[in-house]
Amino acid sequence: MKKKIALIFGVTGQDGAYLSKFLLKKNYIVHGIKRRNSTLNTYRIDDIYSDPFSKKKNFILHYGDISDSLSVFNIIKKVKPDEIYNLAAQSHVAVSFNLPEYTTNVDALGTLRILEAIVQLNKKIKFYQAGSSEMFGKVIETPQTEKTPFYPRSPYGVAKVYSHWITVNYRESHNLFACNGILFNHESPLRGETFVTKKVVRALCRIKQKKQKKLFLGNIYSKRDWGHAADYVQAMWKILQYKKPEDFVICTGKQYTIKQFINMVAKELKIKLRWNGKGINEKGIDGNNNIIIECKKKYLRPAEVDTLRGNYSKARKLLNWKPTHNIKSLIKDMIEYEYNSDS
Ligand code: NAP
Ligand code: G4F
Repeated sequence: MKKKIALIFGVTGQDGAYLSKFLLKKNYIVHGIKRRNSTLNTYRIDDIYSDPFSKKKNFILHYGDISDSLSVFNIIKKVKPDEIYNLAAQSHVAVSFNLPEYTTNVDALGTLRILEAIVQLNKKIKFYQAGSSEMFGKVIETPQTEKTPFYPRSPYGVAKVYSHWITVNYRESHNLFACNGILFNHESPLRGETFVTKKVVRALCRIKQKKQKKLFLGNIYSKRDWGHAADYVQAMWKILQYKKPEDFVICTGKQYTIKQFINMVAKELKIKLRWNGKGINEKGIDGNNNIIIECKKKYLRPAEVDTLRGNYSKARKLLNWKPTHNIKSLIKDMIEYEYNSDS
């Protein structure tokens, strides 16, 4: 049987790496788009990118950028994929307040560029759009489902809402197999260092190892529904294998505050942690009376998403998907990786 071909925009990111490995195990040929960078940024996929000259390559990288229509069009034309996963984004919510125009170009128009290329080249290509729980923003109801109205709170969230609706629109107007995954926060050892879970795990491990003295954070009272990226990339694939194109919420249904997350990491690392003070003056203090955590205004956002908790009933029923990780196994996985890395 002919091997299926997948094309991943955002292959060098956390999800791109997990999805590539998952699809290779499913016997796909995987093509990925990589941006030109002044340094190597392929550390997450180095283990699957081996010999660039081998004739039997099943993992192939191309230079491209979703802010550039021509590169998007030419790569899709050349690769002839069966499935496209659009994971490419300026994915940091706080950064989107500083770079709203750039974020909109990549996170909103980037999706349009891919959809339009599919319409021009081959309407049979299946398309997955990486939607986000950030679209629910100032939530209208809890838990959030596929039917919950959006109320985005950041330029990132607004751009993702555009991508959600343009995907629905191309599905309905051009009869594309185009789907939105509405994914809640998902983390892993490969999470970017500036997202809160990785920042906390990395810093507390380094503090435990006496490589660092303090961790600076922003709002530690927002609540998130955190899952493991390894579970969530399976959902992406299942969404494209379903008999018809639909949109799905992917989450765990459980939520914790950032402070609870910190306490769980500290406990796992056997760091005695107590809290003192209120609001921006709240501090985390260790067993030797050292202040190891401080909150700083710099990390507060102009508008915050206070609470997110999803309901994955539709995915469980139609895709037979459920998370295999819980918050404890996620934290253990992240700590183990951090301890074994030499940074
Ligand atoms: P990530 O680690 O930040 O990866 C983003 C990827 O997009 C990277 O490969 C990045 O390349 C690439 N990229 C950025 N701008 C690009 C451009 N102009 N052209 C081509 N590629 C570009 O994000 P992630 O956590 O894997 O998330 C994957 C997707 O899911 C994103 O769209 C994100 O918004 C969305 N999402 C994530 C979560 C989550 O909790 N992780 C939840 C919901 C939705 P470089 O390596 O060169 O920077
Ligand atoms: O880890 P975060 O930056 O994730 P956020 O903003 O929820 O966005 C992530 O999840 C979305 C899905 O809902 C994705 F679409 C998006 O691409 C990204 O992957 O922040 C989580 C919470 C926020 O409330 C933030 O204010 O943690 C709070 N926080 C407190 N101190 C901090 C910090 N966040 C970061 N990044 N850094 C801090 O020092």
